[in-house]
Amino acid sequence: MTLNATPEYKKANEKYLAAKTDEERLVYLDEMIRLCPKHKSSENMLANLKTRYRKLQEKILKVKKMAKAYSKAGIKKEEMQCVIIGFTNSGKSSLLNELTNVNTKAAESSFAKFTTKKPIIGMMPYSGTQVQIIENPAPDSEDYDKGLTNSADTILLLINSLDEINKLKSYIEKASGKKIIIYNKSDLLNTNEKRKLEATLKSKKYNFVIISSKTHEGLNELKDKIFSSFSKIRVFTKEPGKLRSEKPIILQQDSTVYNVAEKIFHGFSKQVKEAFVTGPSSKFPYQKVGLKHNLKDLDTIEFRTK
Ligand SMILES: Nc1nc2c(ncn2[C@@H]2O[C@H](COP(=O)(O)OP(=O)(O)OP(=O)(O)O)[C@@H](O)[C@H]2O)c(=O)[nH]1
Ligand SMILES: [Mg+2]
Repeated sequence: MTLNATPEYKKANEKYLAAKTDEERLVYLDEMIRLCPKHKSSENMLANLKTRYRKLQEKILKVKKMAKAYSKAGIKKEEMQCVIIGFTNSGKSSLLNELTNVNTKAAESSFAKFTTKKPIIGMMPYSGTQVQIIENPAPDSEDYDKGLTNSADTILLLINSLDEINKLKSYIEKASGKKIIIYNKSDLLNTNEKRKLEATLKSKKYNFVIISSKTHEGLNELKDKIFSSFSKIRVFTKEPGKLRSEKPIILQQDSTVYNVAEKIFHGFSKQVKEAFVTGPSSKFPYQKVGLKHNLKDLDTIEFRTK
């Protein structure tokens, strides 16, 4: 160190040496560069500091990128996946905590910003099935994961005011999934405001729900909307003389008896001799149907094999 370095510089240097993270080191390096005497004899030192700064900055960026790639790679897409997108403080983490098995950190105050810094995955149980729900960090932050939104089956647009719908649109241009608009924090509205809000959303023909993660208003309606957005049906199977299966099979909406048979007999559907359906698609309980019979959500099907 040059002899004529100022006490401020020396202090910054001490802090730099004592720093525990690269981010802190970068801050103090920046201070050192600013405080470094700017004359001929310290030219080398300044150049040195600047190189060190640049290298450290590159290292930090690299680590960040790797973390991002890793978090992306770590997300296994489930059969039914939706992503919550919304600006900071809109209540994404609070909603995720209400709907799923996770307990992630929500902001402690309504003034906090960008609390969630990486995608958080939760599983929502829905009558015997599991729906994957992911909180994407705020879209106007560098932690936002575009790919995640673009590949999701359903996008949950979480808003606190109507103008946020248009603002969010630019982030979901390439997203092909179904969209549900969720107006959160309804507990902060009075009856009149709520009525007006509902009328506006209806007039725009949006698929929407008004909710409050705080009072739980609208959460059941939201769960139903999420499930129906996947255009899937739940079909229970039943062995002769036994109770129906606890967990349903998830199928595309226009599935037939044949599709269920293929799924449970793994390509041996020819073994099926007879099939009986009870539920929304049957005219009466235990109706005998053919392989081409179209199933509906919550049907129960019983097979007789040869
Ligand atoms: N009154 C009210 N406050 C809510 C509701 N949902 C969330 N909040 C509050 O809003 C603030 C932000 O909630 P978060 O869930 O952390 O929001 P976020 O969208 O995850 O925020 P970031 O992770 O920063 O993008 C917190 O103070 C919550 O307590 C609600 O339904 N009603
Ligand atoms: Mg959050």
